[in-house]
Amino acid sequence: MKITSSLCAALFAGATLLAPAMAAPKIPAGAQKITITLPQGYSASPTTVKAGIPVALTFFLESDAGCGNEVMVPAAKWKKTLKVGQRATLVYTPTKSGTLAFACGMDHIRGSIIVK
Ligand SMILES: [Cu+2]
Repeated sequence: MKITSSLCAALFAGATLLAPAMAAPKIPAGAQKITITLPQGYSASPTTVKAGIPVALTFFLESDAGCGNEVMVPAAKWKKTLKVGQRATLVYTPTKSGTLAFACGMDHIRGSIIVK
C-alpha cells in the first residue's frame, strides 16, 4: 500500500509540473465520452459504458458540492478539486465489467458508472 500511495503522489507531482501543457488530456478516437454533472451526478442513475474501450470521463461542477468539489476515481488513482463552472477530464479504460466508482475526496459521497 505504501508503495502504491507514494507512486500515486509521484504521479500527481508529475501531473502538477506538466499541468500547463496537459490542461486537457488527449482523448483517443472512439472513446466513450461521458459527462457527470456534480453535485447531482453523485446520486444520478449510473451511465453504462463498455469495458475495454477508453472512457473520456468529464466531471463538471455545476454548483458548490461542499467536499464533493473534490472528486476522485480510485480505480484510476485520479483526484481533482474543481471550482464551480470548471470541468476536468480523465481518460481511463475499464478492463472488466462491474462498477467504476467515483467519490468525493473523503469517499463518503459516492457515485458510479456501470461497466459492461
Ligand atoms: Cu466528502
